[in-house]
Amino acid sequence: MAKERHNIMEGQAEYGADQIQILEGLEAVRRRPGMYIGTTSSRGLHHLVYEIVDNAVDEALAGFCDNISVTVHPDNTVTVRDNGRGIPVGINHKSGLPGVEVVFTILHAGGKFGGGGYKVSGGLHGVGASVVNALSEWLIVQVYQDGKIHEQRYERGNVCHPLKIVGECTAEETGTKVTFKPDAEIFKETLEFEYPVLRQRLREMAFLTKGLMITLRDERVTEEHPEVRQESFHYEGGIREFVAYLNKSKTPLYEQIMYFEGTKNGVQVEVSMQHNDSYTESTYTFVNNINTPEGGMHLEGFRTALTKTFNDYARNAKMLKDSDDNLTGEDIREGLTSIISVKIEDPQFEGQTKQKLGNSEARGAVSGILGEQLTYFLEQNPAVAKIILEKAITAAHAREAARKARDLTRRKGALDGMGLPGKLADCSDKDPKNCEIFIVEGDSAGGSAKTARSRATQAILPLRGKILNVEKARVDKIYANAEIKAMITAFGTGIHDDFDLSKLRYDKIIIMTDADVDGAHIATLMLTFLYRFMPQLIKTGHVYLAKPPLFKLEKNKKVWYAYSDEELNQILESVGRDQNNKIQRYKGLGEMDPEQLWETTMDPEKRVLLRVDMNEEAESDIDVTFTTLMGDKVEPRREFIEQNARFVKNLDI
Ligand code: 1YM
Repeated sequence: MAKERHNIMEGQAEYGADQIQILEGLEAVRRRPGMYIGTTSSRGLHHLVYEIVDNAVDEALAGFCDNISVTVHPDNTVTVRDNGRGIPVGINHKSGLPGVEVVFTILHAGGKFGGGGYKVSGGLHGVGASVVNALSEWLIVQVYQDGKIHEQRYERGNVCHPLKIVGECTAEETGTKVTFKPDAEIFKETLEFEYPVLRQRLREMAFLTKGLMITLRDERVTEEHPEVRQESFHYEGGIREFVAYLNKSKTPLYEQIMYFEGTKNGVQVEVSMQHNDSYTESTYTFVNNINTPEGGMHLEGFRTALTKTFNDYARNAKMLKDSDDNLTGEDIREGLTSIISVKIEDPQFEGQTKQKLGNSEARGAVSGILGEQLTYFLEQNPAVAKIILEKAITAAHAREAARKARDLTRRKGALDGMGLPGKLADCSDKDPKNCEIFIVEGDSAGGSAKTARSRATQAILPLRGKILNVEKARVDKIYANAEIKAMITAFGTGIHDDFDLSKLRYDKIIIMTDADVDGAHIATLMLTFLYRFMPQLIKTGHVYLAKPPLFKLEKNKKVWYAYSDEELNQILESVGRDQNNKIQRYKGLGEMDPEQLWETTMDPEKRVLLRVDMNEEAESDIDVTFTTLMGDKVEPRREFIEQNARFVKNLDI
């Protein structure tokens, strides 16, 4: 019987009705992979690894495994190994097949077999091992159990041979090892795993599962990485250490990292938090180890309990007088870094991108556990409570000042008619789809850009000098800043909770700065502002960096522009390195006349734009990136710049 089962994809008559359904199952995955892993791009490719790792993490959550390793081999195949119990090899009665075969060949076979346990982790689509199997050119699973190594191989989801014993191990040596090769027929864009992408997700998994050791090993050696890379992530403190990591390049306001945990309404809750001296909030929420960027019920419960508990405490401690208004949640969360992690049996994901937790029992569970334990913590740590409340009260004053400043700008806007900033040279086309705005550093470059532009569709907003570093300023100062006010009014979308993408006045927001260190710094300040105030603009791909040329080469009345040293060399190779070559190095945009600026940097037909992209990175890591780049501490910044700088993805248009 088992021998006959080989060709899953073809489906054979002997199987009977039940199994034909199974056969169609995996075929469906290959026919419409996007339905199961979201996309067959690089992101989908990495998703395969997470699906297998998730099963191992579940085994860790069940208390049977404390070590997981992920290895990328030189041929871009991947091995995931754990030291859990091993997937059951005994015959599953319903199907008459070994448990492991069921797990890899039947769609939606979760952890419901072995008994009792339920699948709590699970990637975005939580569809598991069989999907990875269906989308792999081949996959080999080995189960170490009872002193024996069991093995089965599959090709594109088809069973190659019945589960067989291929060797022996010690009785203590138990676990599961899966090696697979993603199918080139499916992943047409790329088959290449990216170390930093895997690293971030695996580190996040380790933070969220205290005590678990996850090792990532990359055996591919290249010119860029001449040695095998290997890192282990292991956090006994779990999300407490996650908060410490996020606050690494900030200055905490007190030593303690708060940590609360408990189970209520069948929801397992963990919360960890600490304030720092910045003015931004960094809260990350997870459900079954999956990030929920849109929040949901667990976030609501967190906010409610936090606001109520601090206000109650402040009134009792007479830090708020009877005549004072309550502090708002925003005041209390100023400078707060926190992680909220819940585990729930049947998570319901809602919202446009299915990244928002809908289970209302999670709200009560988080607010109940946090309310009770935070009250106790504040009573035990009055000095910490005082520091937090003093910051919140100052934040409340700043918020009041900011409101006045905003009202003033609104009123002024109404008097100006359109309310657009005076320095803006707007375009005449009123359909945002056709329009773009250049944010230009310096008045002189701004002047050239105004002359050079295509008036119908290109608007220019010149900014004077360096814009305010929003990482280091409180809301009232930010709202009072002329450059920032100008950008907010020009874009039209509003900010923070008032943000409305449909009001965006330009399809492309193009940051145009000099191609030197200062220019890069200014661009980073602007990106920081955009990321903190209107992250949706970046997420939806509306933000670009212009790329002005570095060199102009003239020969025999012909002109070439080069955007890098290599490109200059290439051009010189092809035209010949003669005496009469005239090479000009541009030090800034201001050195270009309007015609040159148009031709090299603004003309949609010829220019190079870089789109700022943050889709493939863990949100919490981008936060760390910006704080590291823009915060006060020098050492982490140097470390970071030495290691990487890659929130900008290259895109030639
Ligand atoms: C490298 C990937 O899949 N580990 C793994 C998976 C399972 C178990 C242990 C396991 C679970 C249970 C009982 C249970 C799975 N088993 C199943 C099923 N690592 C990896 N380690 N015994 C072992 O859930 O009760 C699905 S996943 F369904 F067969 F039990």
